[in-house]
Amino acid sequence: MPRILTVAAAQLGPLQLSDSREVAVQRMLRLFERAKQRGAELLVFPELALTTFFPRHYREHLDEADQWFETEMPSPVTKPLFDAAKASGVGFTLGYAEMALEEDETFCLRKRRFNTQILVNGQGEIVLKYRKIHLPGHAEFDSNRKAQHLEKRYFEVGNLGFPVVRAAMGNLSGINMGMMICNDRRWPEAWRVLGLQGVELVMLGYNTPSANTTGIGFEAPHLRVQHSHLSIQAGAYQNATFAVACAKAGTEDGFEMIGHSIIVNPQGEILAQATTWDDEVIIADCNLDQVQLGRSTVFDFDKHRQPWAYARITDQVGAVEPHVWSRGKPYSPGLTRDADKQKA
Ligand code: CDV
Repeated sequence: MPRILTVAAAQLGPLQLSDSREVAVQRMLRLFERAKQRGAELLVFPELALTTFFPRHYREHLDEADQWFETEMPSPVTKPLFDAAKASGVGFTLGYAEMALEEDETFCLRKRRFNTQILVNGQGEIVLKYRKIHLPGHAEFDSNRKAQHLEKRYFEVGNLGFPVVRAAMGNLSGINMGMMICNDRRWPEAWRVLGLQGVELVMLGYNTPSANTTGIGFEAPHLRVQHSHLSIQAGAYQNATFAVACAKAGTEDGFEMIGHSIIVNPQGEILAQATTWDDEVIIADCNLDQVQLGRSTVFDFDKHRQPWAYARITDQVGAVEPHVWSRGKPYSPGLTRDADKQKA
């Protein structure tokens, strides 16, 4: 029997600043019902799905942003989503702003804020939590920008790594599932860390503006979609995994977002794509056996990976200047691999 899971991306159209969480949850429940009727067993919602993408709004004091954060999950407002999962047996992921009373690295117990996504199973239980690691944007108001992107102000860097969990979903007794959030999809390191845990299905929500509003250089709007798809398709292919990427789309608080949610197979092919900027369900049957081809051939990690040659990836953060070649002096960095072996 092939291992087939029917997955859906439940793209949300815009949520305005004035929209309440109740409105967001009602819309999500309608998408839930539509996806269920079409046979979905697992539904992926966007990043920060309960509110507008509030990092575009500056607040001088962090506490003024508390209104956008969840202090419990489920809460009375979000419980209907968990109830819907329990009643239907359909799982879901949910992106939201999390406020946790938690010790930091100095053992100081304090209010901590994260950009979070959870995976809930068909019994309404939280199976996995992920906190966004690659936070784009800036921490202070930037008068050069056409739109603020204050993720670095409102969130701490996620402290849970990139975990993968094996759990039952739909009719399958075990699927290796992992998550990332929005900007993470542009970082091959994130995909590889999931790949190294045998991930079979990566789920991610995103809020990507159609315009590059940094005020630095020019990025054509159509390339914003291309770069998003390119990253997801490459990540799925290079790690032989399925991926579901779900957007919040359309014009939110006057700023347009790209939408174009997709479901991708381990060959990097797009199986389904959203075509509106509205609430929209896209769906695909994912035959998880298809992950085997990549991982037993070109991406057989055991056979082909050479971690000694990738040391810079974890030893270094920014790029360093390369060696400058001078005529008559061919450049060779030395026998890095052999030196490494001697140390071992
Ligand atoms: N929410 C995001 O992480 N958005 C970024 C934007 C700022 C480029 C993204 O990578 O889509």
